[in-house]
Amino acid sequence: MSIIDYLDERIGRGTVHITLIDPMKQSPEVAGRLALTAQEVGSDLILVTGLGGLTQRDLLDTTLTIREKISIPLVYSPTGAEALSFSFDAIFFSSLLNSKNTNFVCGGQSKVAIVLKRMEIETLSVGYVIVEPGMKMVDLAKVEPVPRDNYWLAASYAVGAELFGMDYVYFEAGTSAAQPIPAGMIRAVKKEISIPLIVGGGIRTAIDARRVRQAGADVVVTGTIIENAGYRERLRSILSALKD
Ligand code: 1GP
Repeated sequence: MSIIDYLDERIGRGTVHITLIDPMKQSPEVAGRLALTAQEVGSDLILVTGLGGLTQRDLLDTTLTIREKISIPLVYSPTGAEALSFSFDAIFFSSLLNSKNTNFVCGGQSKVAIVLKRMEIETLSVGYVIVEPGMKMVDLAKVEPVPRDNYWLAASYAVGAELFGMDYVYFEAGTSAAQPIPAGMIRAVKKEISIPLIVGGGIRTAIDARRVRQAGADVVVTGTIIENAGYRERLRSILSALKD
């Protein structure tokens, strides 16, 4: 089954959970353990991405270690051409819609497009939108983050992604953001689009997860939660808020 069909099928049953792993944040062995825990508590997919400085070696080692441990899909979201691996089930081919740096909008992606196509790896096109605070991404990718109270702008980007023919739109508050995307913004965006809505950044508790789910997120992404002690239980409670 393709990953897009897998996600569609899971979205049809409830809210999907994605665990994000940055290879630069831990050793490959630890990454493998975290991915396995995520699978055990019910996460639907592991997404690998690096926030700058990702090396080819780190990507390869982490990917291979995770691959050996899990059976749920493993997807990579490259931020450019700096590191590439084909040990994935699919690639999030994303465009950072509110970046002022064209490398993040389409330049970096174009550098790897022909290779991805020739390798016949499945690509899922994702319109990526950063909302305040946006954290590291704001400087790193020269982003003009969507203000937290500007629901119109948020919905405009989302509809833009849909009209461009993208498979998903992904709203990101930034890794380790103090709060997730506002529920009102998620509702406003969801009302306007018919493609699935992915939401991530700052989701740490079951309450956060339930709020984001009830506002209309089809897919919820968490990262930081697995970097701290007691992550298994915290992840489990997030999963139960998404899947109950
Ligand atoms: C996924 O970048 C996020 O969209 C991860 O955010 O680390 O805050 O969970 P957290």
